[in-house]
Amino acid sequence: MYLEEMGQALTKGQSNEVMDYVSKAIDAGVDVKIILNEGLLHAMSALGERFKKNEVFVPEVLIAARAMNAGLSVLEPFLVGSDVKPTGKVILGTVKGDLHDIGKNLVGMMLKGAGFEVVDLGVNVDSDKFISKAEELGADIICMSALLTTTMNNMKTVIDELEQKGLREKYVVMIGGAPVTSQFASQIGADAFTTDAASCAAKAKELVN
Ligand code: B1M
Repeated sequence: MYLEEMGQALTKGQSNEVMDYVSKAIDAGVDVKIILNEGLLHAMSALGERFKKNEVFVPEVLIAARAMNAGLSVLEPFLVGSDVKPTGKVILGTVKGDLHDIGKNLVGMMLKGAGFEVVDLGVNVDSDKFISKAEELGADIICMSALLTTTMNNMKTVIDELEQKGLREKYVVMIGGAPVTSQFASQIGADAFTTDAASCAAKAKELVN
């Protein structure tokens, strides 16, 4: 119910309509995970395929991404439990050179839902910022997202800098994003890689416990 309309509005970058359809679907009792996966993510991934084939271009994808984030903002309170004590503190960001934030935002929501306090540094975050914020705020986990093969190596820069500063053992480092693999995670010395936001939250809980 409303999922198809939601997907069409997302594809056209109509943020208000997407928010409206998300609210209507919630009111109609559609499961929030179905709204997320079958309404929002499905449309975004179909657009991604067209982007790959050069059938749509950056501006269309950008406004669709804005509409996706608008839809996520309506879903967030339903994805995030409100009565949980902080499980730990997470520093989250998309690495330097990378502006993709939808997956990172989902990771933040799922972590909050799992009871973590999440400090989201945004996109294009350099290694100094990841490390200085983790130190300043006494974080337990550093979570990094990358969507580009050209930026995923910046995750290694953060881990190398943690090592150089003698801080590596202080933090659990988790990574993810479409081009990232578990093999890459072990190559660069990350503590964990997960394929999606929900597994990231579950793994984070396991690692801090
Ligand atoms: Co970009 N883009 N993009 N883009 N874009 C991709 C990633 C691409 C695969 C498209 C393609 O060619 N098929 C391609 C990358 C190719 C590569 O490197 N192999 C690409 C490219 C090339 C580019 C530009 C270079 C295009 C250009 O300018 N010529 C440019 C780069 C800009 C930059 O970052 N410097 C660019 C720009 C953009 C937009 C700005 C237009 C827009 C981003 C807007 C925004 O995010 N606010 C955009 C988008 C939207 C995409 C696609 C279409 C969708 C990405 C997305 O949000 N997916 C994407 C194609 C695709 O992926 N199919 C594409 C939905 C999101 C929920 O998935 O982020 O993977 P994802 O998150 C997943 C998991 O990966 C995981 O959890 C989520 C699911 O639960 N996850 C983690 C993510 N982070 C995690 C961290 C964890 C654990 C799990 O632990 C910490």
